Amino acid sequence: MPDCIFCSIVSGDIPANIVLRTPEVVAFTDLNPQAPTHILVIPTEHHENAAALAQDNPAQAAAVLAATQKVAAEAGLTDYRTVFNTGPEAGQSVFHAHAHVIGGRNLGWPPG
Ligand code: DGP
Repeated sequence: MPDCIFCSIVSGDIPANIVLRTPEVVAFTDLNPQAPTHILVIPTEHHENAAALAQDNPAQAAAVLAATQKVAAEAGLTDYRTVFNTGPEAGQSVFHAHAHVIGGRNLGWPPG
């Protein structure tokens, strides 16, 4: 998708600290980390948000979820939070589906 930052990370046109790459997903550290570990897991296909991904390509949605577990384990996390911000009012700012994997500190609830 032209002008999509995360598509550009998938293609390699924008650099990122990539921690996992498969045909289905790419995972990389967040530019603006909210915790000692903050990794983004994205599908290689462009979908606007997690809801669209789940509807249009459930297999790739499952791959994203499986990858969150993998990157969390590789980061040494047993307790962590997986977040899919869906829509601007929920805090989504990049409109390519992504999971945040956040951990390494105590996480409050409810989230803001
Ligand atoms: P969200 O607000 O849920 O759409 O999260 C988008 C996240 O993407 C936000 O935490 C910052 C991160 N981000 C935005 N642009 C870049 C980038 O170019 N590189 C990396 N590594 N992260 C980015």
